[in-house]
Amino acid sequence: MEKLIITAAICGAEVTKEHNPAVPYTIQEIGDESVACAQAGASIIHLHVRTDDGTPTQDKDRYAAAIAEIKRRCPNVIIQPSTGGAVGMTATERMQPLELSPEMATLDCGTVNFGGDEIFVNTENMIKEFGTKMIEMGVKPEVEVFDKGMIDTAINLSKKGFIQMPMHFNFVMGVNGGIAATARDFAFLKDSIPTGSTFTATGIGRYQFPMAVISIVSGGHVRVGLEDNIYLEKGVLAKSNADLVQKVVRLAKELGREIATPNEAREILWKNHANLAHTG
Ligand code: KMH
Ligand code: ZN
Repeated sequence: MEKLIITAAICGAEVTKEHNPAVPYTIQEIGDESVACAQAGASIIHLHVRTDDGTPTQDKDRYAAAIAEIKRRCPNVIIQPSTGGAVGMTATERMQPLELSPEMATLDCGTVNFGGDEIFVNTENMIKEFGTKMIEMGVKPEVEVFDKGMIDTAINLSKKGFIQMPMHFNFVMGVNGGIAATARDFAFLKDSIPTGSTFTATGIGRYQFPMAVISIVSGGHVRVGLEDNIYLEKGVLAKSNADLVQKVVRLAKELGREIATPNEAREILWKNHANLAHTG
């Protein structure tokens, strides 16, 4: 099996210091958490940014400052800004980090209920616009899927030239309103992506480590972090994102899967890119 790519989703937009004091807001805190995760074995930092008081923002300058801080202290790690931002943000607001030409960014491929009246809106036109911008800026999308139909959407839009092949998917499982975090549904998603794709799995809340294990043994990759889960184990808050990364590293070791360095992650994610580029 390929080495395991671990993504650390260090802060997100919804989780706060009230949920877990280790959630980073400031540039310094984002730098600290990123370094700790990279040292623990993460090769990708999935990045949201906040103002110092914790308010989510997609401000380009704030992303530039966070990315500069991570690169200064951790030059090799892959930085993957979010274009999802927070519920209620406009498309224009959300797309700002793409102007910085990051190596990767998320591309959310469908609308999903987040519970109550909250709707995370990703219309087809938004996905086309984000995908087109990513191609223009040379950004590799991580295709975020909260349900199986989002894989089909990504495949359709890829055939129309809005997303380049081979695609890298993130199965986000266990969101209230999205696909459940079960082994059956994981197999359904895994079997639905095109040959030559890569994928990572994100289990929300208590499903973080069960989904990590399923993905580790299935040849997929793993995302963990406070964005998705604040507990190291039942009733025990993670003291840092690095606690969560270290736990995945321990699980992978037990299960015989080696951990990818950032450069090895680049080889895995960008392999076949030129010769499999979509022809229209
Ligand atoms: N915060 C959610 C509304 C992404 O990063 O692309 C969207 C999200 C997905 O976290
Ligand atoms: Zn995110």
